[in-house]
Amino acid sequence: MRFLSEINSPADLRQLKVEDLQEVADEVRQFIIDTCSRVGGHTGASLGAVELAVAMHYVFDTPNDRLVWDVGHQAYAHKILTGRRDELHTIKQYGGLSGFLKRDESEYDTFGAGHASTSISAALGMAVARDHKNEDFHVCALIGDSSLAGGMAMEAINQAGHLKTRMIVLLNDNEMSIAPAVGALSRYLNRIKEAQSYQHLKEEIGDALESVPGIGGKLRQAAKSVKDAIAAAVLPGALVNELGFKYIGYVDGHNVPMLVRALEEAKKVDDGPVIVHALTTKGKGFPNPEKNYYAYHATGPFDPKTGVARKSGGASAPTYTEVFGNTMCELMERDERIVALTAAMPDGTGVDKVLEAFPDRSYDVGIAEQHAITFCAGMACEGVKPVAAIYSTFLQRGFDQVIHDVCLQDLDVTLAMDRAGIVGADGPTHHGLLDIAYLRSYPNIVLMAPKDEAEMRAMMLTAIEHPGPAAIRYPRGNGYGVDISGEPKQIEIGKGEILREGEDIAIIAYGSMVNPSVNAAESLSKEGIEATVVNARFVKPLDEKLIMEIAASHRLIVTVEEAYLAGGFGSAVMELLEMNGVQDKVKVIRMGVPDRIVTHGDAKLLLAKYGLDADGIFQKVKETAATLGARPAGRKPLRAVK
Ligand SMILES: Cc1ncc(C[n+]2csc(CCOP(=O)(O)OP(=O)(O)O)c2C)c(N)n1
Repeated sequence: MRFLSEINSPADLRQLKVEDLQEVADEVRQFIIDTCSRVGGHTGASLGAVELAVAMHYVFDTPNDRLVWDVGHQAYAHKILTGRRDELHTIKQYGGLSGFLKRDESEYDTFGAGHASTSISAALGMAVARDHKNEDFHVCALIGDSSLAGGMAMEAINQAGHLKTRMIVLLNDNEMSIAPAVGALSRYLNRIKEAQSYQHLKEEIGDALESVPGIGGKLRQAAKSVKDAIAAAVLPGALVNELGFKYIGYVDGHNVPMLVRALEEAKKVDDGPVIVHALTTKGKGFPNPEKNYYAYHATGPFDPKTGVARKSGGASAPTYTEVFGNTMCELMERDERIVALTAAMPDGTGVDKVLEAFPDRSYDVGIAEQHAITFCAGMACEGVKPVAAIYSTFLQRGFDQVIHDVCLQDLDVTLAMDRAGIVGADGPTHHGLLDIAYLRSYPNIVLMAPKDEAEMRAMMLTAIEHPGPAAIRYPRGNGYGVDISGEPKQIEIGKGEILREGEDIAIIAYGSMVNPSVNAAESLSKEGIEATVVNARFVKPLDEKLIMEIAASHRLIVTVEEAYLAGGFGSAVMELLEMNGVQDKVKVIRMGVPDRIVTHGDAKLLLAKYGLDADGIFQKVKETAATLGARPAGRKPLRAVK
């Protein structure tokens, strides 16, 4: 590494000559490939943005000038250039670098990110604050073409054009989201590119004609008016003229000197916002990208020469995501009212399978979770049965739409919340720990969580058949390998199940915590403590009859959930006891995630940290059981609830 080993901050980069920057980019790219081949990461996304990072840190006086990255998954080059090169190998691991942007990780991370479409809003906020304070620095937001289509980005553009605030938006246009980009905006960007290619062509033809003696000038004139007409029709028109943005581009996003020139030009625009449109290739430089679809976005470890993924021992049980995709195909085959929907995560949610099998009844709406929900509500008004598969964390974006458009109108929409719980390496922006709390507080919706993949299938059918709003939460990763070959059968709504009967102590678990609770109960049994274990299945409506019986026949109830305790499943149980005036009759301990930000790292490790595994539950119950003392005389043991 001729340059990179000497670059410990962007100030070092800025000492170099422009002619050297392409080589710096090559070294950064190789460094990303070497590191990600060992530890995995958002390899393809970051490889596509190497030159953008080099050019931005060269042109802007960072951190005084503010760079705002969208999502942050593509910012590995930015991390390398801002003093984190030697830590890159720790990315996404417990105690290591975040996979996204984090203000307390570096002063160069001006704004935390992880969810899409935030950068223009945040950058506009910084630029407006700068102007209020009469300060003088540049603000540049980097955003991908798919994130640009997110509602927030559009809202920010709307305001920026109106305010005429001085700021730069660098558009990283690779025509990809995680899957290929979708939507009319993506088509619009393509038309800009086509029009400009045509314009370049016209210019070349014009120059050639100019040189023809006698007639060249007239023909050149004619060519110019065609060019103007095309430009007026499709060029950045809407963005530049109507929305108040200037436009520079497009530029080759892998040519550092060209990017430097474009950004220098953008810096000179002092009367409003400007977009620099850079064309990039996702996975640029990845070995054999066409052999590895994920090269385009994220990878696990791979062979740095061939790009072939290194096999990880791999569990044999299907993932919940796979079970969702397969079951959707089965159910859609039987009922043609069902439609499937994803918001830019077809492979992440299993909807890719459905899109393939039922292309006319499934939709990828792009990074547009809010729209997705109301779009479903509209379909439900017409008797269609939409199933929206959205990660728990991204559904936060559609909260008001779930309340105002779906639940308030009691519409038949099913929400399949994948990645509910602790997701692991992606960390705080991606953990799905809030859905119970944010959905439980409003009437009409049915909320459930399966204990395994067979129950997942049953719950999918139950939710879809239920004529109102229903949501299922299920975790990232594999099921338990239970038999899922039979037809799914509906479950009675609001009915839990007793898995094990004990005395005095009951563990009431929700979703992913049911199996660890059963295992904990078996360990407790070896210590002479017989605990009842209940699979709650529903947090709304709660199985009130069952829980009240448990409360009447046990002295300790331990609730367990993979979610924030505040407003969660345990809270629902406590509210029930309080509403029935028995809160003093039974001791309740709630296990779940406390009021802390959960960092990134291995999911198992993080779950263990909060006691949310068999051992943690065992320890907590054993410890608490020891404080109970002898059972009072006349106290009845649990009756089996039929
Ligand atoms: C609100 C939200 N929805 C979905 C995602 C998942 N996600 C992460 S990156 C990405 C694709 C972004 O595409 P683009 O903006 O074009 O950037 P690129 O990855 O192509 O560089 C998606 C859908 C997210 N981070 N945030």
